Amino acid sequence: MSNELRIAVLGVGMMGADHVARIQSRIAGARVTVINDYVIERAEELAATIDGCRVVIDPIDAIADPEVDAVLLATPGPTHEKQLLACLEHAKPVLCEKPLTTDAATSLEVVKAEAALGKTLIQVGFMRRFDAEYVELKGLIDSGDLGRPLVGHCVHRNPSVPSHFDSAMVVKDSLVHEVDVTRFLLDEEITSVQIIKPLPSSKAPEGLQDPQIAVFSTESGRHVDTEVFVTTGVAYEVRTEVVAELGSAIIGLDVGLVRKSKPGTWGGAITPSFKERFGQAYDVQIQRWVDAVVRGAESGNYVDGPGAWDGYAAAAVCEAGVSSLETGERVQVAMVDRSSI
Ligand code: ISE
Repeated sequence: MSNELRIAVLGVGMMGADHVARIQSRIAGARVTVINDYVIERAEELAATIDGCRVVIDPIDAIADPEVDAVLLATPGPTHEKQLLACLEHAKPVLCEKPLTTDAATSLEVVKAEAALGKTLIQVGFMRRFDAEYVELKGLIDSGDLGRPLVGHCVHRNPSVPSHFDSAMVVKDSLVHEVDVTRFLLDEEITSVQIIKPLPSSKAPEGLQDPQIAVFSTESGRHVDTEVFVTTGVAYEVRTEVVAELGSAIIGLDVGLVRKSKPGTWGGAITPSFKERFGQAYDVQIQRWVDAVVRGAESGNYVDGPGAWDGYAAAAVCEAGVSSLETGERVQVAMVDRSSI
């Protein structure tokens, strides 16, 4: 490995391009040496702005490239399985934006392939685990000061989503974060999911079930509900409240600076999207991943954060969620026992 970690970024749409900018400007000890995207001009345009960076047209060649020490996957979900297996085959540590893969069966294949290697190479981009407010909430829960958590209430609102977003994507692309937050905060698996379908917003595209209410139950019998509403037209709002035996705690109130001024107004700025709300979390996530990859050669653990198992668990819960969306029934989550891997 050269002095700086040489990263290939695969997929430079909104998130991938954001990560390239982050690595080049705010992350220590790493640089982008290879860019790949199915829109070749987009890849070339971005690569031209970075010294020593080139485009590799085939994603598998980009992974195998000798000038690549680690891979950041921000490609569309359906391509992840093949690309993750290639990372494992070439022993390249990889940070994979969610989803790990698009269904539980292929996610499990990835989990097994990594386990067979005897090295931990896959980290999944559930960035909320690196957000200061989530970290503080987790610390409070783990301290025991709130007592035993019983219930969670979450809100996940986006001002808008791309036009290809359908009702299942509300579950797999948006609600998936609450799936991970629930597992992260409560340290247990989700065992069943029910999706309730309120009156859809007249502002949502025809056929999109928006908002949705999801109710998770966990192994120990706790309940976490989430309102997901992805076409509010207002702001990016993510709140999580945990209600426990000795009190409750809430994050995401998004109050920041509140101003009072003439002519008789008060208030602050709204958060437009997840890039602003979780910008720092993405920075911390990528820096800690880079540091873990650099340390990994000694320990065989190239990950500092959620791994392939967390991606598999999220895929299994979302699969149950999509099935509940269709039937309206509570659906059990089908997952293998971790000890069987
Ligand atoms: C998007 O893909 C994300 O991952 C955001 O964090 C989430 O809030 C949004 O709803 C998704 O569409």
